[in-house]
Amino acid sequence: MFEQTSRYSSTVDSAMLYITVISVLMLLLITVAMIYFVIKYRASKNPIPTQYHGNVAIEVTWIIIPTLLVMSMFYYGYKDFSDLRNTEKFDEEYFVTAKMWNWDFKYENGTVTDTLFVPVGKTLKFNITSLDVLHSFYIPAFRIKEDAVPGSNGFVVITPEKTGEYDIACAEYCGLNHWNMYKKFIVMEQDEYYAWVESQGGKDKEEVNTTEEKSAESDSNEMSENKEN
Ligand SMILES: [Cu+2]
Repeated sequence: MFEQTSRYSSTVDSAMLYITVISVLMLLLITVAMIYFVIKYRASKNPIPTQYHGNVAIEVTWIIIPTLLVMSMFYYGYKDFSDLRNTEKFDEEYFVTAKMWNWDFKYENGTVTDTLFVPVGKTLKFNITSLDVLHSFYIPAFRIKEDAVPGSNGFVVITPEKTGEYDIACAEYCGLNHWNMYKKFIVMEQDEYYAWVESQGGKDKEEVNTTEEKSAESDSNEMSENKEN
């Protein structure tokens, strides 16, 4: 239905579709029943209202069916969410630091970039934090959004299954240039990625940036100092 970039994005879409379909069916059912009863029991046909004093069978039914429906929604949602939280095994780890109004992406070898490069088909763990105010690490194509909170670490785990270039955005209003926190998330072929990361050799901020952020350079040095402390 939508472009699928990982197993996680397809399960999120199925859960979303499941909830939407149930909601639409319920809406139709309730609306039709309402209109039917409004017409059937209109005042001109029923001048004296009929009194009802409960019906156990109907009441039990309308408690049990909706309960089962919302529990199934919870089940799908929770199953997907626990995928994001499964840190038992991952191949690569990244440190994502948000700040007004930029992102720093730090790799295991110490390289820092402002475009996030990752290999396809590997399980990636992103550790997410902020240097100043609340931000939110948002990659719509992968259906992930995790708040970046100063002094605290959030994380998500995903496995990209498709190479390509995707958007990263900040999804928490964080001040004047909040709108301008767009960066690229680039999923590369594995050999290409490992050759690239090797060539970086832990140097700070190479000319790998596809964006024109030059002022970010000094900021990123600040960040690595803060990290070490
Ligand atoms: Cu932000």
